[in-house]
Amino acid sequence: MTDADILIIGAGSVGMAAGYYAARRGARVLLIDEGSPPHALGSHHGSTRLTRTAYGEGAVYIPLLLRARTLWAELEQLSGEPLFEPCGVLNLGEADSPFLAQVERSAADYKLALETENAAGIEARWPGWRVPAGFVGGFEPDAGVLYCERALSAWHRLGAGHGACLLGGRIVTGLRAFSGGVEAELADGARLTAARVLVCAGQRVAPLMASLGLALPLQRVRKTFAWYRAESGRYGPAAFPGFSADLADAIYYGFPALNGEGLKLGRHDAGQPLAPGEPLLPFGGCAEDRAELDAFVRRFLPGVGECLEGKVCHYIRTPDEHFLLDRHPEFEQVFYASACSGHGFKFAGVLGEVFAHWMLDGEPGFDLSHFALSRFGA
Ligand code: PYC
Repeated sequence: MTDADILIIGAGSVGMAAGYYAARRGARVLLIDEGSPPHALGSHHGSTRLTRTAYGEGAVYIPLLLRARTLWAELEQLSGEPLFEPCGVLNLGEADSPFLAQVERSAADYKLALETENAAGIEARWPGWRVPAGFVGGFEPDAGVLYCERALSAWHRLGAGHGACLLGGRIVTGLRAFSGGVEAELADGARLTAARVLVCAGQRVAPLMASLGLALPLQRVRKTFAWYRAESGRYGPAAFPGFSADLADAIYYGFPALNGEGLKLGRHDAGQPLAPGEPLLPFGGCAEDRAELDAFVRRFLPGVGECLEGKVCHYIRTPDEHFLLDRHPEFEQVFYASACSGHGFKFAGVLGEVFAHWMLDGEPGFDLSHFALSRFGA
């Protein structure tokens, strides 16, 4: 008899959700994490994440996003906690932005609400913005902001109610597949077995899958984000939506001033490449940390004041910045989810459900071929 039906390595966003959905189906679930989630060691901290459905990254994500919406609403209701801020999301960019064109195509193909504004229309509707002529905005009113740590705590609590067990402060150093299961070796020498494993431990996914003979083309990068002083009149959620800004030379994202925390801003592209395990320099440790965010504030957000606080996190990126969601080609009991490339949190619930079904029923319930390792010729 194995220690668990399902072992989940990495109880971050996808892992914690998968633990909940698998336990809700009656599976014996064991989750292992290096910390005590929610924590700031991976990519699920910082209070807020955008959620949007008219998706500039590609139409292939939309079926998942439609299911994600339903699951976020269900999680909010089951947890009894506010998890979603219905402030809408403004997709901003130059008129010829391919990202904006894809947002518009997505909205048209899937009949999603999307309101297009030119620069003057954006400034009139949301007075916190100053937008150069030639920019356009696609406003998605049904989009908004998710509270990330609260969501993790909700999956944890609800999963525990169905018997899911979380071992925090433990690191898995290697995996061995055997007929009918998998064995995980922990840094303290302990060994755990399960019938199926989901490896979704951020920077540890590539080394763990390498221990099973699979090379994944993943790049870890250091990213920063910061909160700025902003008055709630112009920058609160009633007057200022979440946003993404696709500029000629950079991509930014941001959030209204919520719960007295200030306006949060980050840069989505660029970042500093990191080796697995390399410690993150704190915010301010690289010259560009403040400079690139301040430059965006000065150019676009005239009423926003000084930087209050900054934080660091990491992205795990694939070469094409699309997700990597797959099953080991030789060891069918091994599943892995990684490299959401900085745009994954909104999918955490649906990916948790997808992997729970895939591991328990043998079918993910969605076409995931676009997210397979084979697209890289491996
Ligand atoms: O995908 O919405 C998004 C996002 C927010 C921050 C970085 N990416």
